[in-house]
Amino acid sequence: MRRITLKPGEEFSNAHLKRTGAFNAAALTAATAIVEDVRERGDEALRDLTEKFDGVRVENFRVSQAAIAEAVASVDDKTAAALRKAAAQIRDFHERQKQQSWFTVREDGALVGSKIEPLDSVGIYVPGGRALYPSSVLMNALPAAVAGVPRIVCVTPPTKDGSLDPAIIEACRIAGVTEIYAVGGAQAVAALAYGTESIAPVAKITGPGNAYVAAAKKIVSGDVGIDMIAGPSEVCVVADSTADPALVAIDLMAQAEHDPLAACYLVTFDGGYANEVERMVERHLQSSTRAEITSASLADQGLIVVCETLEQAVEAVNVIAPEHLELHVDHAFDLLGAIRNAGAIFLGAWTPEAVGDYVAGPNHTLPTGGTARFSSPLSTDEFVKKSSVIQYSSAALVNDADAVMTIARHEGLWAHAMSVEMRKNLIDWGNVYG
Ligand code: HSO
Ligand code: ZN
Repeated sequence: MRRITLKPGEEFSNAHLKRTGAFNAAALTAATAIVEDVRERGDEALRDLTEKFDGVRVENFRVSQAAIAEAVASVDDKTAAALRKAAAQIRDFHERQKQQSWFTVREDGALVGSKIEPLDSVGIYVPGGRALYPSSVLMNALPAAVAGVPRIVCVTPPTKDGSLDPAIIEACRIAGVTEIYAVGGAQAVAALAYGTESIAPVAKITGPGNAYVAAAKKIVSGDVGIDMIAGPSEVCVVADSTADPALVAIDLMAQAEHDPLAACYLVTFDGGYANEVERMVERHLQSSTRAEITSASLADQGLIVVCETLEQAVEAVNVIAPEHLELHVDHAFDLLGAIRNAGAIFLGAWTPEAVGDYVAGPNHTLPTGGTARFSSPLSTDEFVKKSSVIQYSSAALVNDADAVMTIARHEGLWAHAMSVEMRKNLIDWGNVYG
């Protein structure tokens, strides 16, 4: 791992970081052509692109009820039970996020409020390939279901024989997904956004994906809602001398094994301690089944920041604004107030990120690449929209008439002012002409 040792008083800065970003210009160009092709040729483009990128010709993208039943039956009981346990805890957490419509009535009788409605439909992108995550199905579909979205569509790339991972199908069933399509990549995002003969368009697209999927989401956003554009996963572990180096090492590796581009940060207070963590990584690597990805990620993207003080460490965390933050320090809870930028915060030695990835309940779809400075974890808020509600009484209209007319005249908007004045005259004289 790369290493920086901060001098006393020296601040960690953005210049110390090398962020990879969610996509690049080449992905954007390729995704633009794919999106255009799907808009023009619909299902036929989906078939050609799936053959080109996934190596299989799929005639019907919709996964049939029979195929769903067969896949569900093939999932072993232990996996199914674990998914159900995760789903129950994720559902419970997201139930608590649900916002209610609200209305308030002023003394003059004016009613104002905010009416909350679920979206009609959402499309959830579930990656394939290196990232085959039934947990991501739960994390995207359950908040949508809790928010009350009636149509939840899942798209995911087919394997070479045209099939899907049965555990992904089981997770779809548990989470209340209503349609599943074996199609992935930028072409699936385009299909969800604009529709094809076999896939009706959705109001919003969520879920992680590779650079082409991220680029396609960027392209279709505006025509359709999207959630955040996720880049490679990150963890930042702050460890003091009370943290077991073997646990710190395995927690860094748990993020590194996702992707060679995953970024792992160790913020600590002693170069010798950092050496010990690196030694432990070497040792764990000997048993890892994902040693190649893990060591590539740590070598290329890993960074150790050795600080003099706790204040320096906290500042480094706030600059990194990590997707996941683990505080392996004495009295971790006391640090919480000082942390401004982090997607999810894991406190103390007994809270590895993996519990949050799967079962704790909070969403594992989190802001990456420093976007935790201005955005939040995926939540039920992403699956609803609001309408403002206004109802005036005659008394309220009289009360506010002068203010409206004054501002309207200042803005040179005659009918705006008149729409209030005519009503006021009606109230005062029973006559709209005053
Ligand atoms: N750490 C990943 C989520 C995940 N981990 C899925 C395992 N499966 C990004 O937050
Ligand atoms: Zn993970």
